[in-house]
Amino acid sequence: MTNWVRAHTNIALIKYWGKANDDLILPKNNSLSLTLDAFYTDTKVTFDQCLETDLLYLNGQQQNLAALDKVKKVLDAVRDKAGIQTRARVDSINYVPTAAGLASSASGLAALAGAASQAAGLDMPFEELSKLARIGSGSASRSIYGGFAEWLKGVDHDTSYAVPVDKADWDIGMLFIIVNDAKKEVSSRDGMKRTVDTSPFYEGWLQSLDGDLSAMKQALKDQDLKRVGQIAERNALKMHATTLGAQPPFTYWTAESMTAMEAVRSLRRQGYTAYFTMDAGPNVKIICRQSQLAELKDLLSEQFAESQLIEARPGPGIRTLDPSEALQEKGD
Ligand code: FM0
Repeated sequence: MTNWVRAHTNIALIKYWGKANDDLILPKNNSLSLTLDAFYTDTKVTFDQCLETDLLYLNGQQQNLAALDKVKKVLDAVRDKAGIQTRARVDSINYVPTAAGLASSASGLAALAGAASQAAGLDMPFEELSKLARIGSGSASRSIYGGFAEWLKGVDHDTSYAVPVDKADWDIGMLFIIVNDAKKEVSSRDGMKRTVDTSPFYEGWLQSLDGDLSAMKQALKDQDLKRVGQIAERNALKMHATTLGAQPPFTYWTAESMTAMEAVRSLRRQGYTAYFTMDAGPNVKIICRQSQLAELKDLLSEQFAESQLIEARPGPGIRTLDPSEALQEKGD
């Protein structure tokens, strides 16, 4: 019996940027994120004796071998645990607003971990699912949980996984400003490796993380949005600063990213609680009050197209879809 499994994407407030172990994907530092309702992936895995290789279909399109790389790592770990050799067909559907250009590896690999373990008949607790998702993509370890989650860096496979921190059932939201990028991008995987290997600023980044993390946890406990925003924005700026010191240097920022960051500062000058964060791409995400999402979107629509602005609220953890629910949505 195989079911569709749904996982939502997450955005880090304290970033994961650099690996201590490339193969196991053990990070250099703990990170902390908010899972969001707006973007998610549904995945179904079918182990099939007739298959000679693993197959991946993304939004109905069969993917090439390169795209299978991360997926295979998760499938192999599941086969290992279940003691099977059978190849699998993976069907995955990304629900990301059209043209958003957002990476979906966090929700994708988390949904895969859930769907693959279930299809293999393994009943894995969340902690185990988080480790499994981590092998595919580090940030996916956090998408197992709803609300705020912290990925504990650990020292080996068994000690590196995410834990829930807070349900985020208070007045916090995120507004995405989607920036279209014509430039060729550096993947987060390549970007963080180059930074760790070559940037003299990387040590400084690492040293500042414990302070940021404990301050962030206190701010979450206090439900102090202003502090959460301040710490997250500073943390993101530091992460992006490390890339400028890499060899060769690079940045994920474009002129439009800077325009968006300036727009957030302008919102602050008008009295709104609004701070930004950015990941391995040019898009800007505003941390704000959920109750002010519509108002902020309205204000920003003077400067950005409606299609560039996407509202997001705290989202739920991983879950198996009811067969009728899945049938209804997929129409098959
Ligand atoms: O999410 O090489 O998970 O903490 O998004 O697959 O382990 O794609 F801004 C960068 C995400 C990194 C920060 O890295 O890398 C964060 C980032 P992988 P991911």
